[in-house]
Amino acid sequence: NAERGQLFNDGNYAMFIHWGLYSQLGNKVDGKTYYGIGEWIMNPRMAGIPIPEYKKLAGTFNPQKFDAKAIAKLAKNAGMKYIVITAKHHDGFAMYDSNACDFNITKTTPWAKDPMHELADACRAEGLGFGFYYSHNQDWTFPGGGKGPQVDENGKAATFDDYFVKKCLPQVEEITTQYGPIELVWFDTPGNMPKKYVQQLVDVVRKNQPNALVSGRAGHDLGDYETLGDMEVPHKNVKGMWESVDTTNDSWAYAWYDEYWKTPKEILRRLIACVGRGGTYMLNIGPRGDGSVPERAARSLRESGEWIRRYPQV
Ligand code: JFZ
Repeated sequence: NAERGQLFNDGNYAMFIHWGLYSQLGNKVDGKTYYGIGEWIMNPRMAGIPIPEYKKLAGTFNPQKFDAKAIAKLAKNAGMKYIVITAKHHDGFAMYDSNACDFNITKTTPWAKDPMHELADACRAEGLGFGFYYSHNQDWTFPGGGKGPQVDENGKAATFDDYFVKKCLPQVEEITTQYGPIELVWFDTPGNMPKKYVQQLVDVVRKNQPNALVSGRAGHDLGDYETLGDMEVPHKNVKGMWESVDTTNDSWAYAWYDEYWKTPKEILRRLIACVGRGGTYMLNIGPRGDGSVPERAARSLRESGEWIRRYPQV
C-alpha cells in the first residue's frame, strides 16, 4: 500500500513518547532508586511492586503540566514528521479513555482527562502524523495477560484468550477508531503470542486504519517493516523499510537520575546514520509524571532541529 510506505519515505524522523503511571516514580520507590528503564519499575527485575500497590499510583496521577500543543511544536521544530505515544505499556495502564478496562487515565485518576484527543489534534494542526505504541502481549496487571496475573479477581484461572478477548482486542479497536486517522500502530515484544492473535490485531488495524503502518514488532513477520533492536544505530545496510528506535537519554520513561542526554551533535549523527541508509529514526522523550518534558531533552531536540533547518540537505 503506497500510502503506508509514504510515511517512512517522507517521515524519516519521528518522536517516540513513553509516558504513564511509572513516570510519576521516575525510578524511585520508597526512597530507593532503581537503575534501568523506568517503564519497567513495577517488574521484579526492578522494584517488584505488587499489583494492588502499583494500581494506587493512579490516585495521584495529575499531570497539570501536560501541554499537547507544546509537545507537537517541539516535534515539529525538531524536524520530526510524526509522534508515537504509549497507549498502553506492559503495566497495563491505558493512557486514554478505554471502556474495555477501567485501569486508565480517565477513569481512575484525579486528572480524569484523555490526553490522546488533544495530542492527536495538536499533531494534525502541526501537519504531523500520530500513532500509538501498544503492548499487545505483555500485560502485567490484567488476568491472563502476558507475564501478568494468572487468576482473576475471584481467584479463577485466567487464560491469555481471556485477556485477548476482554482487553487487548477491544482496546486495539478503540485506539484505531477513536482518534481519527493514525499513521502507525507500534506493537511491541510479541514474545510467544500465537500467530492467530497477532493476525486478528493486524486485521483490525487494516480494517480501521488502512493507511497505517504496523510495527516490525507485531510478531510472526506480520508487521510492515523491520524494527531494529532498541537504541541500535545501523552499521549495515538493511533491506526494505526499517526503523531504529532510540531515546534522548538512556531510559524510555522518565528516570530522575538519568541526565545522560544526547547532545544535538549525537542526535544528528544517529539520525543521519539511519536516514542515510534509507531508514527512519524514532527518538523518544520521557515526560515526567506531571506531564512536563525534561528541559535538556527539549533543548537537544530544538538545537538539532536548527541544524537540520540550516542544512536541509541532511
Ligand atoms: C521494549 C519495551 O520492553 C521497553 O520498555 C520499551 O518500550 C522499548 C521501546 O521496547 O524493549 C525492547 C524490545 C525489543 C528489543 C529491546 C528492548 N530488541 O528487540 O532488542
